[in-house]
Amino acid sequence: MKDFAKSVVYQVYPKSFKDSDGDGVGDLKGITQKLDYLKTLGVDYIWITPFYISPQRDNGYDIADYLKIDPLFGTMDDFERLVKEANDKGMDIMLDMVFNHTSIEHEWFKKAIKGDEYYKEFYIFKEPKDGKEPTNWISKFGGSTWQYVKDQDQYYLHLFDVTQADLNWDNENLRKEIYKIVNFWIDKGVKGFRFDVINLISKPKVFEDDLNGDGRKLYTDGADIHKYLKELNKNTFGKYEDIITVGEMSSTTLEDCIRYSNPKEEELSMVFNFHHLKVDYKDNEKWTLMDFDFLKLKEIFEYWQVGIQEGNGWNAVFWCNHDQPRVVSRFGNDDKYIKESAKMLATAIHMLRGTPYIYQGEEIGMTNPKFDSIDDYRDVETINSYNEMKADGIDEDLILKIVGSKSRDNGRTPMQWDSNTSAGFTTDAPWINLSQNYKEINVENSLNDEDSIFWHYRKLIDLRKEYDIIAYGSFKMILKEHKDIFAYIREYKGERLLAINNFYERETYFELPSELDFDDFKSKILISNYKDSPICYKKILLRPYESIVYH
Ligand code: TEU
Repeated sequence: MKDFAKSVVYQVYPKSFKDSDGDGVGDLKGITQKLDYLKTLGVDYIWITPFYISPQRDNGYDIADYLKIDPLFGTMDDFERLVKEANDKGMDIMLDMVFNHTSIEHEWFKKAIKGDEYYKEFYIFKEPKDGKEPTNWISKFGGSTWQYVKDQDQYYLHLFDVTQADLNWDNENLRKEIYKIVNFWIDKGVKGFRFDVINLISKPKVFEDDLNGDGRKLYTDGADIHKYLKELNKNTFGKYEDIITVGEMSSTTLEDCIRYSNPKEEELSMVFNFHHLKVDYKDNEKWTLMDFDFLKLKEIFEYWQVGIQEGNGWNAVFWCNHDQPRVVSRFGNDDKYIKESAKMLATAIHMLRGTPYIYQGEEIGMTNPKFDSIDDYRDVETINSYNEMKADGIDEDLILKIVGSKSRDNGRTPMQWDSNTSAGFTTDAPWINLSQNYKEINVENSLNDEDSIFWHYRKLIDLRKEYDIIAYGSFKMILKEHKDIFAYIREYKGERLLAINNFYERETYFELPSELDFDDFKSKILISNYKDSPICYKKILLRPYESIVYH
């Protein structure tokens, strides 16, 4: 069994990773071609987001057949070859399982909508209330969560897009189908699973209006969620020692995440939560512009680091994924200090207690693309939100600014491999435009520059393998009130590690808190982002985005 505290996961968004056949869309063969690159980076697991049969309305998170590969991405042979070649190079494959909903093109739904009672029970169909939607809930992608079906004179529930119908986990027949799917992929040699919005699967027994919100409190971390996860565990991956799992937990609580990830509970290996990625939401609203609230970011990290540690759970730690803007554009500086800030952000996250996840392109400092027209965007959530803001009469320029900083497409532009046309991603026009900085920011340049962001990530991964304290040490934050520095101590078997990160361009003083023994930290620098970072004196003037880890 790979020790997941010592492991690092790399996320591949196949559509945008590498196109092997020149149709402008990345594919499985493309991933296989780039395994040596991932091996050079040193990651243990490759999590691949959905490539199953899908109408691609939400880029594969709308699945029409869980057991078949969408021809857009290749064939089952391609997949089997990918697993084998990855294994030969010492890496394992982790798959993305979307079990909160299916596409309305899934056979189950097609039967359900025709009135087949057995399959209707797989979904959530409800009678109209006073001739209208059964509840007032709002979809994560805008509009009502209910879609009317005339033939049935009923509504079906969709927490996401109207083409993503929610599954009914209260139905045992449905649950058994899910176990078959997971076991099918285990038999293919898959060693990890990421479960999409898995904390939303337990819906309330009675569907009611949410008088104080959009409905999420009523279906998030629902009444039977722990029961369903234990059952999923027992019937599928729990039978194997060497499979790791991560649950994507939307708007979740610490108490629930402890239960999801404490090994005694036999649910999942670890959890993603997103609270730290909402610190640039004005009044909790994503489609707004706001500088990030640094003190709040630190407070959230501390709350989750300490809370999960005390509850004996395990965090997945990350800045980026396919739903998030690029971190260097968001919490760093994607201009003059791109290298310094990208390295600082990497260190800040990799030295936390938890398993780090790297999202494709993060390791070379890919930025938001700064598209200047709505026509450049492909994401369903972005387009819906654009239309809503338009309807609200918001000025086009402002909308484009908001979308430019918040859209999920910021993280979905093609991987920048080299400075050739289409950045070496494809030979044709890519399905979504490239970021125009690919001539400077690309893998080829990164590999050739020994001071690159890439080699900094590689070093962080090596350190995790070498130093047990990084994997297993306890976490304690220091300098809580400091307005520029995120600093923390890790401790393990009498050793201590101190991570200091200046999150700003301005210079700032770090002063060792008096309760810490100064002699502890004067010895060794494990990693930093300036060649001449000083050994730890009581007081250090940190340069722009300077980040130093002392052991
Ligand atoms: O995302 C779940 C989710 O709620 C988001 O991160 C969502 O994209 C964000 O709240 C929008 O502001 C997962 C997948 O990662 C995402 O790509 C899918 O679209 C979604 O589930 C539905 O399957």
